[in-house]
Amino acid sequence: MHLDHPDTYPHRHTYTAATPTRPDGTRRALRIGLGGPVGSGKTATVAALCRALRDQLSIAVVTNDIYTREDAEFLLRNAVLAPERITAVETGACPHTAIRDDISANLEAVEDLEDSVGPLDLVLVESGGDNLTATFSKGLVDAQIFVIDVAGGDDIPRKGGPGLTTADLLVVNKTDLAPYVGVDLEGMARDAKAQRGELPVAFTSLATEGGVAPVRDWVLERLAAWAAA
Ligand SMILES: Nc1nc2c(ncn2[C@@H]2O[C@H](COP(=O)(O)OP(=O)(O)OP(=O)(O)O)[C@@H](O)[C@H]2O)c(=O)[nH]1
Ligand SMILES: [Mg+2]
Repeated sequence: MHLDHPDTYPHRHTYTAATPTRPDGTRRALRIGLGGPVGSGKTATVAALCRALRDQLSIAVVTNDIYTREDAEFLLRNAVLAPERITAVETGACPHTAIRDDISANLEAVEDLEDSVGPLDLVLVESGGDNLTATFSKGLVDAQIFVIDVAGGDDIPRKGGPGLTTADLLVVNKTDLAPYVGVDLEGMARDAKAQRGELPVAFTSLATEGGVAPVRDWVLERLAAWAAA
């Protein structure tokens, strides 16, 4: 929690939900955060979403890594967007700190992107890989996707944790690997439903052409609701 101490600590702020409009009154970009364990497929999901949506939407991406710019460099190498639309934040600490506790570096990155390449429709913020507890501050993103993968084990949905239970969309990725790691996808779906109730779950294989379609469709629905609000 951050407390305001304007006299003693003028650099400290209390962040509240970012205002949904720009100074000129138009609706700002929808901001979606992607979190989840290391290697589950967050960057692969971001890349696939950019490819699927870049012709119809103005998109930018912020990546978070602890010590490197690895994820941003992957996205740049694969040319999923023009380079000026991709920014890396080096968190230097536990990745959840930069998306939940002190979100200033991420907010600044999003605002700089809007200033330099905006107006944007959609900003994707990828968290550094973490455990099952990582969630984004509502001051940074409007909705969050939590990405797990079948190779992490079919008991992951049962283990819960705030990312998995409360994210606006749970993605269970790498379904192509299920036969090789002995994972029962229907059991995972049941466990996820038990943890999440009516909140949606998408099963994806990004190794398959068009595999990101369920996530793309969910993003488009959120965007339509955002624009209509
Ligand atoms: N077989 C298979 N491999 C995948 C799939 N999605 C991603 N991968 C691979 O899994 C590895 C990790 O994917 P990333 O997208 O880098 O994972 P990440 O969650 O961004 O990882 P960190 O940012 O390091 O936490 C890469 O080698 C991807 O090519 C999938 O659906 N199926
Ligand atoms: Mg990544």
